[in-house]
Amino acid sequence: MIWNETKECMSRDEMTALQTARLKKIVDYVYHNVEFYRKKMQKVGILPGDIKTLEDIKNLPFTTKDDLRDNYPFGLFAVPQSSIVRVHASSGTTGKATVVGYTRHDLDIWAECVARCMTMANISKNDIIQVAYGYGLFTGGLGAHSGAEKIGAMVVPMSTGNSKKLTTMMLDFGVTAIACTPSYLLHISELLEQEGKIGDLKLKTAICGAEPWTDKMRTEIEQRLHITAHDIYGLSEVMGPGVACDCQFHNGLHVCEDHFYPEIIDAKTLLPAGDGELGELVFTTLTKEGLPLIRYRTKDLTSIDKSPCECGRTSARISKFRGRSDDMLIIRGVNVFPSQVEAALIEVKEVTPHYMIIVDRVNNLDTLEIQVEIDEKYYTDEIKGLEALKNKIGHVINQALGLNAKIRIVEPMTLKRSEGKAVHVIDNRKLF
Ligand code: DLL
Repeated sequence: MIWNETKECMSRDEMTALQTARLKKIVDYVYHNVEFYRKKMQKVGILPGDIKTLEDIKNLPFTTKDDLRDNYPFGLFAVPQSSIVRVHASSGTTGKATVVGYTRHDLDIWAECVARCMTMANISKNDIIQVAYGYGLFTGGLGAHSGAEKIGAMVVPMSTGNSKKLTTMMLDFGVTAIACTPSYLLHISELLEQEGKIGDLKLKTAICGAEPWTDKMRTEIEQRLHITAHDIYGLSEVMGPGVACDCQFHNGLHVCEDHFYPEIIDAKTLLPAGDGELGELVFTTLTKEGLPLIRYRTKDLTSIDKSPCECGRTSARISKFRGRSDDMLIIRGVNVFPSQVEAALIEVKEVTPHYMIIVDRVNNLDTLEIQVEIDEKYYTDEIKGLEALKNKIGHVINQALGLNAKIRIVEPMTLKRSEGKAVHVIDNRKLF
């Protein structure tokens, strides 16, 4: 079984040697197969042969979400379309999504990484696992699914959107593991508590991610459901879930370092941060064929620890995430940029550029309200509170974000004007 020959159990020196060899190979690969990288490297005067050690990586240019968007949809792919067997997509900073293509080999590596994470979370072929991340363009559902199949667990591909069915099947099938966002699992635990069914559960493990959560929230989930909960991290551009996961000691998330080389940089100076220092996480994919990425800026803030873990794994660990260096929000597991809301509102002629996004958490589910100011000339008696206009705005927002929002139309000149950088978001969620 591939995932048991864990490269994560190599010594640090062996890992460095493997990463160095793979780094040289991937840099050569992107130089010859992706025009974007060839041009970027030529611009700074670097040739693949100049990369001799891991330290040399700092001479390579960064890649950002905007680079993916600017090359939408397939401009950064390193293989012809005929070699791509699947695409996923996630939110771009404005209207366009970032599209990720996978070769058959990429999907195999992805399944292996998720399988490793599940093994770390003590999930095995004896488990019945409900995958309650969304299936579709979002990487959560299919990503977790393939990893769970790889370890031979019995997968229930639940997806999202029907909590009643989920709890019924959880009880009827004797589900022992669940993969979903932590806030959704808390919501599920409340439903089960209300039904007085907690004692009937066979659930023992959860593997949660796709949004920030704290150790306190993990403890809350574990106590309510009498289970062990693990933190799984990933991002679609780099792969999807399975880039890193925490073991039973919950002392940081073990990175699948043989496939994704992590760096921590100072988000302002872009210079490397020291081990243990908080900074922005940057990944270079070491083995990806479809969409290889060099120094991809995740915007996620964390620190790195390369000391051995109590569990025996030697792979580098990243600490639980402390936020982001950009303004991306994660609402019900969906990535949302305020600029997407703005771009969508521009389509509605009655609306001014003044808006406010209000995010909250009610019964452990995220709520989204968008307050929009109407142009004075449209704010006539007929328009006040007009349902049709609200529906129109709700529709464009849903099309842009893939989320339903409560729309509140406010009178002209009501939303606070800012003298400096406009504030468009009030996030009332408290991650306890
Ligand atoms: O959220 C992939 C995923 C699916 C991960 C299921 C884990 C489980 P994206 O939609 O591209 O991909 O969003 C990636 O979500 O940059 C982080 O900001 C955030 N994120 C993902 N996992 C965690 C986590 C998926 N465990 C963005 N803790 C990332 C905190 C997380 N934030």
